[in-house]
Amino acid sequence: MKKKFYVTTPIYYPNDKLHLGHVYTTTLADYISKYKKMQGYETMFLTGSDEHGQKILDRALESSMDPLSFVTNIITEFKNLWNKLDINYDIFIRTTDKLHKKYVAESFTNLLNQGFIYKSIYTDLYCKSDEAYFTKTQAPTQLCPDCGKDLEILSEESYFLKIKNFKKWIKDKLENSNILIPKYRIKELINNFVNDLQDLSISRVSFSWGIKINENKAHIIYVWMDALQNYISALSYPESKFTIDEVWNKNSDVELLQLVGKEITRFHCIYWPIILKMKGYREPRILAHGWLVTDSGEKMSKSKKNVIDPIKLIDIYGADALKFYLTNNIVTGEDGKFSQDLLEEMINGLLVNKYSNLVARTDSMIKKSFNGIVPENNISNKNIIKLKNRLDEIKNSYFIDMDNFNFSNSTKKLIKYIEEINGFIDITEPWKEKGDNLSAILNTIVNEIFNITTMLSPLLLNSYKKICFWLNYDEKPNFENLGKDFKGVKLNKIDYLFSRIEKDKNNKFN
Ligand code: ME8
Repeated sequence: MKKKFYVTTPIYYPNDKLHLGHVYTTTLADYISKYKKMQGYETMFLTGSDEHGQKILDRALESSMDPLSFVTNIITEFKNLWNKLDINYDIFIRTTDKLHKKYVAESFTNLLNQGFIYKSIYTDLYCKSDEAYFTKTQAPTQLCPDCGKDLEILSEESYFLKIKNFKKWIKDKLENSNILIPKYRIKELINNFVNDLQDLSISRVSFSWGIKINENKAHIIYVWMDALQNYISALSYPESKFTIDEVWNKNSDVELLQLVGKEITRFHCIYWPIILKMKGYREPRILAHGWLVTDSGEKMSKSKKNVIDPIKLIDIYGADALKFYLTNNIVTGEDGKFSQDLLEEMINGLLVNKYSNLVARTDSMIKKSFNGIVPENNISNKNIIKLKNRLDEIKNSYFIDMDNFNFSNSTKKLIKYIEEINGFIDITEPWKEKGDNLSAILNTIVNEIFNITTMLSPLLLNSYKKICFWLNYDEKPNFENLGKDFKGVKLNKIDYLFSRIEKDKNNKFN
């Protein structure tokens, strides 16, 4: 039976268009999903939109639209963006979907019947912009610790989830299990949120744009209790490849990865595991990545009005280069800079000089010396053996990085792989060779170009397609195909993989 892998992104707020920060998370999810697929896993990749709440309602009213039509327009743009980036999610969940609403309402009833929910009065500090609540200890200045905006004081009837009872349990889980990657964030999470853990307010009466509680129609379910459960409810959709029980039961062998930005770690690593525990389910596995920051180190965010429109970047540089930059240049787990200059530097220095040129050089050597037919390798050459050993080592360490979700390290291995092939050309100087030696060298290079292109394909899908056309090859990327010998294949015309970006002020928009 095939091994199974379930990967999720946060469901994004459709109060505006998505920006590069959202692209970052989704790119990582798509990268690991494609990688697992190439390893032969059955994969399920979930993304979507978090459509309820006061913030969305306000935005819809500002545009004189009903909230559902407002978000539906924006969702079309989300999907268009994922399409332009070759992001292959399996389900796009909307929290306004009938099946999600049904799941969340029924889940409320079950938790209520089991005694995990009670009704009381809620008074707290609330950040409208982040849809987040803070106690007075967490926000002593009455300013949002996340975004710095003024907090509102709220007091209303609300249902509460008995989170406090799980304080010892969650502390122990965080300290002794693998809920959170990277581990160094656990201490700060415990100090800031677990030590002062309060029951979670999970309903509102002050507005109605949300999922109604069956037991009390005056209440709607508060956004995080609604949103977090998308990771379960999506599995009740007819198009889901996995069932709820298959993924979430305690003995499940479905591998799991839930990607989030570090600012929502507390929801995913405290409330979310507790909700799962109440339901008798397994723990999640969360990877909290850092933020994309501007050149001056400021978090890219809609509220700071410093966001970059990914569509413009894709139009100028292409989806593949952008995805490669985000994965490679932002150290997974840490904050990382994005600027057009840095992206252009990476494209010219790596994708053009090292990768694209390697292919172009090889193409012209084979067309010149072998009429465009890939020669064979039937000798034993010590440089080739040495190269293959080095590449095997690099490949193995790339697999280890990927299996540990060390994405930015994994691309460093792929770059090293390309550099080794270039180094091999410099050492063997094929332009000075002929006969069997030349055949063996060029055969090796072509086969290794295919190998590295296959390994790059989860990020550089268009390059994979171009190389497959060049090699007259028509199969989906799969690690089982590594090591294929293309001897005797008549090469087609090569389409340049990447072109040099010339300094052009007109391209600049940030
Ligand atoms: O928080 N750098 O939605 P959201 C990196 N609906 N990633 C960034 C980023 C940046 N500068 N800015 C945003 C929500 N992100 C909730 C989630 S899940 C049950 C509910 C990414 O639209 C990152 O993944 O505010 C972050 O966690 C997410 O977008 C926030 O998206």
